[in-house]
Amino acid sequence: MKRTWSCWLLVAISVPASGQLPVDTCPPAPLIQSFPFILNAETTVGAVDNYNLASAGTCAGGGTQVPGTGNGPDVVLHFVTAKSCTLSINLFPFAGIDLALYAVTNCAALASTCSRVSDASAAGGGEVLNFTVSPLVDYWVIVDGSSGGSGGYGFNIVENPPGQGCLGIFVDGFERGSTANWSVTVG
Ligand SMILES: [Ca+2]
Ligand SMILES: [Ca+2]
Repeated sequence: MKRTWSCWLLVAISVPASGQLPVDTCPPAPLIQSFPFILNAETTVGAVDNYNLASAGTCAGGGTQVPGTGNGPDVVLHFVTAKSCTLSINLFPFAGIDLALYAVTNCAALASTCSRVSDASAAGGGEVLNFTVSPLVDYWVIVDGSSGGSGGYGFNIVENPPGQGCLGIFVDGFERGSTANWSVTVG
């Protein structure tokens, strides 16, 4: 029995927690569970080109975009915060890779629900989104290609400033679509 337990523990530690890896399309991208959220080495190679911000229009929340912003393979990350807070979302393409970054609240209406876009840097350059999020709203962060680019990248989402408690106790672990069932009585 002792050997069996040791094997189970090893497997539990080595498998990434669900909800913390990018997926190809918005629903059903699972929720990010904690900030800071950090990916050191992912790739858009092999992903499907589902979204194209430049074709959709101009990002409502502003930022830098060009005609080629989003016309490459894309992957999606998803979070919901418990409170209004300010975030910094950072993308670090590997050398020679030209990627773009944007955040939307509705993947079927990219431009009109776009919180912020960054496609300011040339190949290999970083992109950053700094903006304030509203509580209990689905945010979809899309790592996309610029001018057809695809490749490896690092990525993080950090509270800026840190310590805001953005995700809170109400978000961790619950499934979106059930928020209408939540109620809090004080006093
Ligand atoms: Ca995709
Ligand atoms: Ca795309």
